[in-house]
Amino acid sequence: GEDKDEAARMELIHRLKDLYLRNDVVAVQESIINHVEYTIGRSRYKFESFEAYHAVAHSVRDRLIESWNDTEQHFQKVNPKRVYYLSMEFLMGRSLLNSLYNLDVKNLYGEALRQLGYDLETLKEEERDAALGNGGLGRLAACFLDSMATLNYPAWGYGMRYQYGMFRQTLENGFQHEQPDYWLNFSNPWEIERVSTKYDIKFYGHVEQYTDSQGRGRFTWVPGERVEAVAYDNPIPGYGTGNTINLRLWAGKPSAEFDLQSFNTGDYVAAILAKQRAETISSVLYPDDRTYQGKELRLKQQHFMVSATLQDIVRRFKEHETDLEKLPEKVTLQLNDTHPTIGVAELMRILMDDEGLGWTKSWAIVTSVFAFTNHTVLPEALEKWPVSLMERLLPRHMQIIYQINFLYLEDLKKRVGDDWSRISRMSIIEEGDPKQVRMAYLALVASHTVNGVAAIHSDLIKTTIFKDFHGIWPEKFQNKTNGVTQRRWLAFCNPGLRALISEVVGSEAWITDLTQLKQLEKHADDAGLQERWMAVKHDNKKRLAALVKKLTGATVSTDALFDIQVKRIHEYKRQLLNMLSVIHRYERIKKMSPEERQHVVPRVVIVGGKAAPGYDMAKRIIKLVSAIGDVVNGDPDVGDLLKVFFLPDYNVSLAETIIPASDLSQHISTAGTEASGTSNMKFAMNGGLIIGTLDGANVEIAEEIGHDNMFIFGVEAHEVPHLREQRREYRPDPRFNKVVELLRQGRFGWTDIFAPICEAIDGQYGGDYYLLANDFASYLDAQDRVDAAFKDKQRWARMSILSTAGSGKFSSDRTIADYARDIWRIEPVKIPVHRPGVN
Ligand code: T68
Repeated sequence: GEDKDEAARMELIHRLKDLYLRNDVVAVQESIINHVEYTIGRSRYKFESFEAYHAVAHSVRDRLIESWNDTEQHFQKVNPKRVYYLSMEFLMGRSLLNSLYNLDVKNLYGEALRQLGYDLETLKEEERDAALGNGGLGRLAACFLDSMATLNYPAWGYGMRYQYGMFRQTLENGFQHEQPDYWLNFSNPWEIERVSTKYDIKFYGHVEQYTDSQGRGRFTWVPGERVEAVAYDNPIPGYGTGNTINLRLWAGKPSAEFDLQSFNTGDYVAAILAKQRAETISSVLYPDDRTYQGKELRLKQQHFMVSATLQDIVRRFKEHETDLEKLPEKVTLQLNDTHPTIGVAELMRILMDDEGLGWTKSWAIVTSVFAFTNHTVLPEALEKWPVSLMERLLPRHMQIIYQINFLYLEDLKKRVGDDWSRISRMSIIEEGDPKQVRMAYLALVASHTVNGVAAIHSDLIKTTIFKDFHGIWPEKFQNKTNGVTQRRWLAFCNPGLRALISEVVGSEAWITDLTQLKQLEKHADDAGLQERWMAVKHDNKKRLAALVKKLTGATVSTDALFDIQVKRIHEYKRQLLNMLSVIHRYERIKKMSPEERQHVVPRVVIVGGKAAPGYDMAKRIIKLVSAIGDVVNGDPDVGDLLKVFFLPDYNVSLAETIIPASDLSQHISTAGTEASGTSNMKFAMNGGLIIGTLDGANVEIAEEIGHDNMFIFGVEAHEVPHLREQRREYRPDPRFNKVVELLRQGRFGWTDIFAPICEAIDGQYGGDYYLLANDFASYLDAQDRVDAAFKDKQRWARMSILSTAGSGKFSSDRTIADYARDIWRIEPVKIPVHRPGVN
């Protein structure tokens, strides 16, 4: 009787759900209208774009939740080995269009809205970017989630729910100003708060020793501060599958356990205010990339994220198993850079202090679950935390790290004997003033694998920052060349090219198998295709021109070559090299006769990107771009032949308009400094040509699309150390000296602002660490080749088609499949088809 009742009840609920989530226009309209009235609280007869967006988002969210629940239930049933991607940053951007496409209901919603009198293309602009990351590292994490969902891997992301994401950049008089990004204003429909999924996170205090019931010596940490971590789940739908995985982000809340002491002293208000401090832990994303600041709150954030995550993972594991030694059979953890590395000590603490395992067993577990990805060889980016800070904030973790280091150095001595200088070089603790914990070494010692993010970078870490480690554990080192999701970065952001590609290759299979793009190769010489291909590009350029107009007020010619450099502003990325060549181009045009000017290829140079708020030189470089623009753009001698713009507030959504519209993009870091780069892949995929050095993933892109189809210049990585030593003796090309001199003498005004820039690239006085002088002539030469190629429309179109055709390797689907096979050792778990018509 009871079983039958239960079956009938299930059947009823199932029917109700299918009734609600019907794939017909009326059902979608009903859902939207109901959300307008019952979720947003507006009249169903009158609502603005903003309300319409929120109602649509809630309607889509309903579908996401359903798919999320089905996926998680299935994962629970199968109980496979799972991967957890631990990252302090997930740079997600907008969700509406991505969800509609991945759930395969884009046209349905578009039509439903059209009939209601709304335009999806307009509504989507109402969404704020989820900018919970700085740049490449955070966006890579977001692309990985998309690929893990699409490939049906049992995967979750774990990170921080910052209240303030990456700052909004404004330009005032050409200078960068930072505005807070309070992105959660007016609720976030893409998250689900899990009020009952919360963990106690401890800080400060001291460690006590005791003997347990079995007579073993144990440690317990008595904290001085407790904060609660509350889970917010963000559904990540796969494309062409019913799977929807989870990105779980943690927010700080006052601990539920009331601090009775302060409440009983009578200062009730002060006690409440003290509680509020808990929320500050997850309040703001640190906007410094590639430089490490050593701020206490940052270490607090790292421990907070990792402690909540590991407690959550252990709890989930224990729903199926009691024996923690089996953890590595069910769990693999990827550390996105060293930022979550305190998790090594935290997992040791959980296993020993909370679960009662001994050191040896705990260490065996820890060293089989962690894997570590390095994203930079720049020494200033390597995280080191003062021992004094760690002892105060995380006393138990500091003890554990000392013990890890002791045992590791014992083992090391057996391998290297009394090579004390090597042992001290390799120690996790850097002796010095102050004494510091080297997080990358802790990650290396505790991880079974370390990987770089492009072939050249993975080779470089073996001979530079991790040389000593490679000598001893070569088998730990792997390469996993980055990739990007072709869904967001081609199919969705460039619908014109999507349609054309699909027509030419005869299917949309490339959306889940990017290697199919290779088929375009044989059509590269087809004049008809070339024309249509460039027409799509031209359309995209019109859209970007409209954006330039909106953001800067300027009108640009869409027949000009759109030359784009968008990425974080950093000396190693050499936006300055770009600007020096622009100055040179400007001077050249100025000296030309009207006759000669007829032969100049018109260019629109666009630079965008944020400077870390404390990075003085980067901020000067932004001002330089604007100052050059001010002179060049207003010069009647130049007209349309050269325009220079700094586009403010470069972010994921802007990138979705910029990337499809580029003719040429610049990836010109000093060889050996850019670990990979990922926008290079996006530009190439969208048929943009690349001017670049043999650095990061450029090397592999050149291999794939052919060196002849890229504008490669500059010295190679192996030459850099020697050239750096020789920079005082180097005699730069006269054209280099000339443009620096112009800048110094105030050709673009602001001599006081630009003087430090000129100094920094003056090799005579030990400057020019990034070798701009060495590469200048070769760069100008490459720029001349660009102009020549652009004049030959057919040749350019051919190169553009071949760029797309050769970018099949750079899908994050390939990257994720490689991680799954070589590092994580996990298999896909696809949920069964649950509704005909979907999946
Ligand atoms: C980037 N790193 C690499 N770091 O520079 C880039 N750092 O070459 C690579 O393609 C990309 O990672 C993905 O692998 C970063 O973006 C940061 O953003 C960062 C943030 C905080 C602290 C240090």
